[in-house]
Amino acid sequence: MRLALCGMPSAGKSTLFAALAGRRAAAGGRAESNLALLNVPDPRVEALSGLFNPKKTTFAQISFVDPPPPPAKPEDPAAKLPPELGQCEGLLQVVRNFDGGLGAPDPSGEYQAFVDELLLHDLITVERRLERIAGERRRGREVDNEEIALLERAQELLNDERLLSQDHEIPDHPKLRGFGLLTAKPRIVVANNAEDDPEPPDLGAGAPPVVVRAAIEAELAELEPGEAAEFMADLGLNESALDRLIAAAYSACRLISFFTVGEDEVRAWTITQGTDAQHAAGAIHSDLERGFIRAEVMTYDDLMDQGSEAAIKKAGLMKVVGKDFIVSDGEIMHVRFNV
Ligand SMILES: Nc1nc2c(ncn2[C@@H]2O[C@H](COP(=O)(O)OP(=O)(O)O)[C@@H](O)[C@H]2O)c(=O)[nH]1
Ligand SMILES: [Mg+2]
Repeated sequence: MRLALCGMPSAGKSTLFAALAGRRAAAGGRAESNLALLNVPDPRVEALSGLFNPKKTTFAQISFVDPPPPPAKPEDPAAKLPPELGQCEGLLQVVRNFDGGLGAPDPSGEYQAFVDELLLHDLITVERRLERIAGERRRGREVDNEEIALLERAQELLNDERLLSQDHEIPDHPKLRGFGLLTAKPRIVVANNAEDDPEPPDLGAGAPPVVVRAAIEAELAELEPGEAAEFMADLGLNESALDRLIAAAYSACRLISFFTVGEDEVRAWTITQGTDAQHAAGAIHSDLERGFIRAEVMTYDDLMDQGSEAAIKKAGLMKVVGKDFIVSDGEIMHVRFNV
C-alpha cells in the first residue's frame, strides 16, 4: 500500500516523513519525492516465526511518499497539488497544530482549506474529462454513456462540496480509476501537535485526527530501540507515530492481513476486507489464483493455543474451504492449486 503525505506548506509533512522513515527527509527545493518502504510491524508475524523457525520472515509492507511541491503554475489551478497524490492508494493529510514561530495554528481552517483544494482538483479533472467527451461526441465519435453518467454524478457531488468517497460506486469504479480523483481516496487526517500538547484538535468535520508530534517523533526515530522506548514512556506514548498511522491506514483503507507459514517462509499478506480465498491466493501469486483448488485455513489464535498444525488438525480446527470463502484478519492459509 502506498500512502502520500499531503497538506498545506509547513504543516510538517517532511518532518513526519522523517519520523516514519527513521531518517532525515530532503527538504524544500528538491525535485524528487521522499520515498520510504517500510515493514508493517506485526507481533503475530514474529510469534509465527518463533513457532516455525523459517528460513525467511517477511512482513507486509507499506510505502510513504512525501512529494515535492509542484512548480507554481498560476494559470492552472489543477496543477496546485503534486501529481503523485493521484497515484497512491490513500492520503495522509497533515494539519499544523503547533506554533513553531509560524504563527498561531488554525487546524480546522487549514483542514477545510486543504479539503477545498482536493474538491477543486477533482472538479476540474471531472469537468475537463466531460469537455473532452463532449468534443468527441461533436466529432461523431462513439462515447461511453456509463462513464458520462458517473462523471456527471461526480460533478454534482463536488459542486455540493461533497467528497467522492461518500458515493457507493465512484471510488472503486474501474472507469474512473485512471483519473486519480483525490476525494475518492481513503484519507487519514493527522494533526501535527506541539511538543507539549497530546489533545486532538477539533477540525469541525470528519472523525477525530490521529495526533502526532512530528518534531519529537522524528528525533525518536533516530534513537536506538532501547533509548526510544524510554523516551516514549517519558512522553506518555505507548505506540510510535508509525504504529498509530499504520493502524489508522489499515482501518481507513479497509485492509486486513492473512498469513502463510512453513519451514521456508512465514509471511504476512495484505488484502481488502471481504476478499475471497481465490483472490487472496492471487495476492501471493497469480498462478495460485488461476489454478486455485481449495485452501486449508486456521486462525492465528487457534494455532497459538494448540501450538502446532498437527494439534490443530487433531482438534478439528483446520477448515477446508473453496474459492468463495471470505478470508478474515489473522487467518493462516495453505493454498492447494494446479496450473
Ligand atoms: N515546533 C515544531 N515544529 C515543527 C514540527 N513539525 C515541523 N516543524 C517545523 O515546521 C517547519 C515546516 O516543517 P516541514 O516538515 O518542512 O513542513 P512541510 O512543508 O509540510 O514538509 C520546519 O521548520 C519544521 O522544523 C513540530 O511538530 N513542532
Ligand atoms: Mg516538505
